[in-house]
Amino acid sequence: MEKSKIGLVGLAVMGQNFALNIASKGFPISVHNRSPGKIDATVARAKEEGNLPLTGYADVGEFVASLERPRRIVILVKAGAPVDATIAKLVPLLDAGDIIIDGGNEWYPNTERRAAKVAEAGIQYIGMGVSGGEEGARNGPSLMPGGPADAYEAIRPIVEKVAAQVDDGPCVMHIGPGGAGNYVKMVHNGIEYGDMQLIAEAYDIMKRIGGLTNDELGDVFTQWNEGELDSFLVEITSKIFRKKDDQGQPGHLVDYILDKTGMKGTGRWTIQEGAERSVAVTTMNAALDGRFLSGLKEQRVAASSLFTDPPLPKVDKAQLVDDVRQALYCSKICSYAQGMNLIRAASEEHDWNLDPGGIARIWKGGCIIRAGFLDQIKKAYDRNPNLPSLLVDSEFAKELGERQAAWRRVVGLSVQSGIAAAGFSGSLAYFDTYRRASLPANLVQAQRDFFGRHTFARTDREGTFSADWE
Ligand code: NBP
Repeated sequence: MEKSKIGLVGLAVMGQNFALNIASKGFPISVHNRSPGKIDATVARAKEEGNLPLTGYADVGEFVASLERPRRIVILVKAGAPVDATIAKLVPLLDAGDIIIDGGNEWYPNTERRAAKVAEAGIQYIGMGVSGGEEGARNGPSLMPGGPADAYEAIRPIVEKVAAQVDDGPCVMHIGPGGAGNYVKMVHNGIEYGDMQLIAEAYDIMKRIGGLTNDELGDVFTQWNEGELDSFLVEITSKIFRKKDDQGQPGHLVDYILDKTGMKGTGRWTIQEGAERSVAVTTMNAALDGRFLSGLKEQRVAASSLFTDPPLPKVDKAQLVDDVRQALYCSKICSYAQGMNLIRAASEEHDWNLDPGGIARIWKGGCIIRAGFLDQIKKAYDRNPNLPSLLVDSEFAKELGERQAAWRRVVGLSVQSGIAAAGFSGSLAYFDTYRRASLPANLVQAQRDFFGRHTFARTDREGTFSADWE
């Protein structure tokens, strides 16, 4: 029997769809899963979706034996211990030169630990971020593989075919060595958190201050999706506002959804990494804090009876909508600037030599943060690969300058109305801090020296100083 080009272990939502995607691009694939039910389901789907070249194996030995050498095996199981368990089952059956590709949302040091361990048996290891959810996995995700460059070359013909395709190529490239692929996927998810928070704030402000109905909000987001905010998340938001309740209640489904946001690990990791590398990730932080506070539903309900809402100001609806659009765009620039700066800091720390313009390019399609805007980010890095921040790119700086009055109006209105907009206001504070030549940090240094003799530098002469403050 002809050997399969590639194997895949883990047939839940992502694995099943990714395996079918690979098969539908003409690469014969073998699949395996811990519990056999998902193998049968995947084989049945492969048949239904056009007799795709996919073979299921309940026995892991038969699965490994069915693969062409060097073997290429994608793992798409739950991140953490299940990945270790899967590797432990596979490694005794593999040979030197074989390649394991973990496609899960993994904490990057885990990938580096596993890569070092399997390298003892001559096996190469790739940590590959996969974004796009179920639909992306099936029809073309954005792929972020990190690990040895020669191992990437061995999977390149396959991943370039299965990834989303955009005007300037497939949404995949060799991200860098070690855990770089997982790292970039982690930052992608942090940015995704930020985008979702900003969109939610735009909704809150337009609904509460502007009095927009769900139908009007649907129209606004549809319109926005045709301009500079064109993106997957804005597009799905416009559809969410149109969806009627599916349980027989009057009105729209969105109004019946409990206001408590769930999360997995990647957003939190991004914030932790920001702190670790001293990179401000204000917008993503606001998103995470927003999720934490949303979880305190009972406390919020109790607190709501203690305080009165400030009166809502009268506004011109059309002007408000246009201002919010601009505030959202400016905040988004800040959020992506923070993400790119985190990527650059990690790249320097780990000697990964990451390419921010290339990363922006592979996020243009397939993934959750896909947006027209990413093309502009790519171009900013083409203009200057060493750009210290997207905020100072000539095009983005011009756009921020033109929109900052609207952005300030929206933040002012939200403060005045008692509507928290930590993403908008945090992004504005980030911008206002970054763009100022002098900050009140001189006073903080003076305090540090006062109580702890931490010393300070002076603006008028070289050296380290400490004062006798009293
Ligand atoms: P899940 O994260 O829900 O994991 C389920 C899979 O893990 C099943 O195949 C299950 O096998 C397997 N598994 C578990 Br649980 N414990 C195992 C063990 N000890 N040994 C072997 N297999 C084990 O699947 P998913 O949602 O498809 O996600 C897969 C990866 O992709 C995750 O890292 C996820 O974070 C990432 N990801 C998910 C999405 C998304 O939209 N869902 C998007 C991007 C990335 P069983 O069938 O025998 O229980």
